[in-house]
Amino acid sequence: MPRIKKVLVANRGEIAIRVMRTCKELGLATVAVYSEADRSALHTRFADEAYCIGPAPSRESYLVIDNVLEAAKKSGADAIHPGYGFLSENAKFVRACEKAGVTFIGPPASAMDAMGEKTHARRNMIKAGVPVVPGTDAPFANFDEAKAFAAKIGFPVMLKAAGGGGGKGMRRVDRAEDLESAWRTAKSEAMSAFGNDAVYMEKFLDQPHHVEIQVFGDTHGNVIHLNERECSAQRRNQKVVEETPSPILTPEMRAAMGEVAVRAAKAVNYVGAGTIEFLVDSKRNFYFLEMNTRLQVEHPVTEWVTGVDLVAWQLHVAQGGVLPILKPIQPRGHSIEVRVYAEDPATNFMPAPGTISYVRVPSGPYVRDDSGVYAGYRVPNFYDPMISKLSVWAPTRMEAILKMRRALDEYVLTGITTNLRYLKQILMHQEFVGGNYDTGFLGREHQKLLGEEDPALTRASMIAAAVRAHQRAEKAQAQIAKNTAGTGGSGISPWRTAGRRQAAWGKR
Ligand code: MV4
Repeated sequence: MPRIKKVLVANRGEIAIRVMRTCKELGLATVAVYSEADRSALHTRFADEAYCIGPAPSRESYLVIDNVLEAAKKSGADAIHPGYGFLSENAKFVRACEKAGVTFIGPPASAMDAMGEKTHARRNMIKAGVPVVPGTDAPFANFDEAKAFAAKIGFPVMLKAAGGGGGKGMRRVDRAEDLESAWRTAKSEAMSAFGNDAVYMEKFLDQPHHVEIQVFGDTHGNVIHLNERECSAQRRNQKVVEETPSPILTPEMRAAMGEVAVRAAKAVNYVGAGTIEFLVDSKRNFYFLEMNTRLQVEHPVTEWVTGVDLVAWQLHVAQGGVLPILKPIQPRGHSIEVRVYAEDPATNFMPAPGTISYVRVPSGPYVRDDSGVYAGYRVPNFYDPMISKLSVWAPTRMEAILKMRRALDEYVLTGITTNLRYLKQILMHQEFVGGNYDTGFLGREHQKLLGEEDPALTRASMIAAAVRAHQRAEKAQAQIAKNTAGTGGSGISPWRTAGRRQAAWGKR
């Protein structure tokens, strides 16, 4: 396996910069690709060279395999890192890289095929003895099959797109009479999201936790796990806050889920960084949900507690290296990450593109900000509006919460609307601090998190504040009275003026 010398990063924003940073530390040359809308994006400036791969829309640039490979050819890049999203889980792209003689830094196309189609993934997991959410292990041929299966397992059920995960085309159905319309909606959403309208069904798990396990495999058959990430703080299937260790995992659960995750990865001969997603129900049973065959957005929290640079491992394994650590890694301390978005929580999280006039990111001990923006940068509206990921580490969870609160207070971003205040509200919320929040948390607490407490609470808190202010005033008055006894009301204690020259006073 030849040594990699030059890496083309087929992505944009913070992840492109994050990957380039490790490449530079390893002495590798870097190549950026950008759309016409990203001509002045930060990642194009970080790379040693940069190539335009098409117009602004992703489907005409970042998603065009030939354009990316054309840039690899022009630049002489011998490897491509896909980041996450875009082509990162596209088996066709992996095969095209192989055909072009360019090393794809990620799993083999076969692993993507095995995990991409969700019922195929379920069949593979059932065969490997991995617990899956009760449901079908193949898409339905027609509505009558779906109706019969729902009658068998009982409502509520979850209809899901077989063509892809992430919640697209997913529909919860509580009653038989709602099944047909949900069926139609799920199929049309699945078709537009994945070009495949196949749907399958699972028993609905009520407000589960979303816990995922980082796995890593090399080309010598070794697979290990690097513990879990708690990702239940989600809004509409979009992760907002992630942390590790999970506050709900016992050491026994961690060991069991880690073993199952390794078994799942081995079952598809996994190579590279991957994530096994689990749902954990209220009885702490865990079920395989799906496998993400890519490096995840939230990988920094794992890097904080393990001390592993996951991109460095990806590059090492892509060149045939043996996993640097083969035994279970004992995580140290606690890490939390929040996703900073150019969006307005008050208008239902509408993306808020625009030009950043000033930015000062938090820093100090154990604070990391993976950012893709700068003062003067115009956040385009063609792509996901995430502008940075802020992560912290501390010895304990409470200290990590306090550090994240301090970091969020320090974050200055003007010129656009962001979700920074919303993120701070989450870190202040007693359910988050308590650690038992589930996937329904952000939806349930939406109003409170917007800082729009309900009127009754607001009135009560205003009255309490007024009473407190009155008590403070009374206390201060009493103190002044005590201090001014014998000073004729000037308030200046005789002890402080004794000995001062009268003349100075007389000059007034
Ligand atoms: C579920 C579920 C409950 N029951 N499946 C699927 C996509 C993944 N990102 C989230 N998914 C879920 N699948 C069954 N059978 C709950 C989730 C879920 C979720 C669903 C809606 C809104 C937010 C969610 C966050 C985490 C998990």
